[in-house]
Amino acid sequence: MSRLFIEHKKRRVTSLDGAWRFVPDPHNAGLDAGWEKGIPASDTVIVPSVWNTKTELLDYEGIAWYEKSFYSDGGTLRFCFGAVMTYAEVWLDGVKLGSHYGGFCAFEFVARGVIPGMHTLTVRVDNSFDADSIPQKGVDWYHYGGIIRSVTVEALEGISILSNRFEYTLSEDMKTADARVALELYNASDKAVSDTVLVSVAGVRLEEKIPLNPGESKEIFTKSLKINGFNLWSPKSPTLYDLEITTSTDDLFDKVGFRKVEVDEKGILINGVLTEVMGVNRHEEHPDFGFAFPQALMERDIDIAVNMGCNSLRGSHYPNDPLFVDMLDARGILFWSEIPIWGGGFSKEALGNPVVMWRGAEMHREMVKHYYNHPSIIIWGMHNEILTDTDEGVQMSRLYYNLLKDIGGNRLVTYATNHPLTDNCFEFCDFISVNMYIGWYGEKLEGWAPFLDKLRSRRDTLGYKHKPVIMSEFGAAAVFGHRSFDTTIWSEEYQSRLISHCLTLFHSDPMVVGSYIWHMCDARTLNDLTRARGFNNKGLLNEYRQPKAAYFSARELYLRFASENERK
Ligand code: ADA
Repeated sequence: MSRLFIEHKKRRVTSLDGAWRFVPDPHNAGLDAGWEKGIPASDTVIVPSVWNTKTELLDYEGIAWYEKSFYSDGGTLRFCFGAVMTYAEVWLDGVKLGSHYGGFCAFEFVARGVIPGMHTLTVRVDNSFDADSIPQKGVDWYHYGGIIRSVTVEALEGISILSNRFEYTLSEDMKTADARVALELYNASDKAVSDTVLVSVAGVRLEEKIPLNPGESKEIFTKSLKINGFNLWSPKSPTLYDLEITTSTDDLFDKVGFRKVEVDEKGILINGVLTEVMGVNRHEEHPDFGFAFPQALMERDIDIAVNMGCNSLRGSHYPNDPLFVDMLDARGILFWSEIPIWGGGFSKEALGNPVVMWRGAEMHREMVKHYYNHPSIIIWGMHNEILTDTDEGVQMSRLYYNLLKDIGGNRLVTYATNHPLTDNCFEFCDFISVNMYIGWYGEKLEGWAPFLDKLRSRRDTLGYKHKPVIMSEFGAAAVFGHRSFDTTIWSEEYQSRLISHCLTLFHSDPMVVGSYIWHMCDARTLNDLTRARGFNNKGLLNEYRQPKAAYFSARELYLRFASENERK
């Protein structure tokens, strides 16, 4: 996995990125033909990438096979996939290692007793939709396929550290942390091993002797670590500390931060400081790279958002690259991370489908597992625009809310609703998030103020006055370069007017404590009559990061709000 820092010094990690053999399998013939033992005459593809960047596969949705030969000294090998869209089955030398469902999270498989020499890794990738898929067909983004993030092979020896979770609670005065580290340990060797696991963080060290049988894996918790004398992580001062975990044969390095997130009627509090959320939604997508988003462009996207005055981003609508989240940690940008349960396609039946329900819960578990230590993530998003006015929607929301409150650490949990005046799930969120397109779909711009009044009255009548509102989506489409009078839809001027109207109104309403404009950059989507050019054109910038007029309107207001808040 690419990170902003080195994760291992002892562990031998080999990148499998670069050229792979590749063949599409539009008729699903590969499994019967035994392609796991060797794919037929093939093309070459670069990993990571999406296959849709190949001209002939621009609109391809279905199955494709990938194959890579590599040399290994053998032993116990761990194959780590950053993310594959959407269902992956993996074989080593024709022997199945396992499978994984879900497009945006890392997963891995371990193979033991591998002999030294050349080996072949084969991956069957399927990005087609069906009744059980997440998302369901009809999402408003492009459903790219392929191995979209890096692949590595790690040689494990002795007691190895597969993952860690840094849990802590801060004292009332936030000067002391009571912490413990959850470690997933694994004995990679063929004999029983007893080894010392050493954990060090923010000036505190702890050693523990752990015995494990050959091949045994176990989650252990360190004793409690009392930490003090640290600086808090905050948007203004994003202090991070090294977390080092070592055994005599293995190691894992990570970064952690100490901060407290709370919410009350007045808004979001970071370390007790009321913080107006000034954000934008961002798809991690680019027309030339799809979801295999270039690392340098991640940094640039953050620069663009910061220049615009944003202190927060919503990773709509799926877990973003961990490297990107590392960058947010380092720069003090608050982040909302969610899984791709995206309304539109999810009928009542789909929401009630036990496979979908289970897959969604698994996706939440994986997101929490892989992103737990990032201080920048202050919000978990459960789902987006589902039917939260039905029994199925209520059931799903209850389940995921309880799950995330239980395992998600010190974070707020919410979901984005597009029908807040009939929604039945306000109970299952720490604050109410609203996606609303007044001024674009249907109603005129003037409809915003009465809408907020209706929302306030419903929220208060239902007894949720203590839950503030974040406007999680609003916006208008503008085709880049289309200039006109500010009453003409699809023009940069109209989009700019709408964004200014909304931000000014939200900022002056005590119920609304933050906003995420929809969205940062135009992104490829459905090819239909509602989406000019086959793009969602509501970006403040176009897909090549050229700013539209609305970018500057948002910038002016966000910067003004920030300086007003500073003076309070
Ligand atoms: C929804 C959805 C977004 C996008 C937006 C739009 O709110 O959550 O992904 O599709 O609508 O542009 O209509």
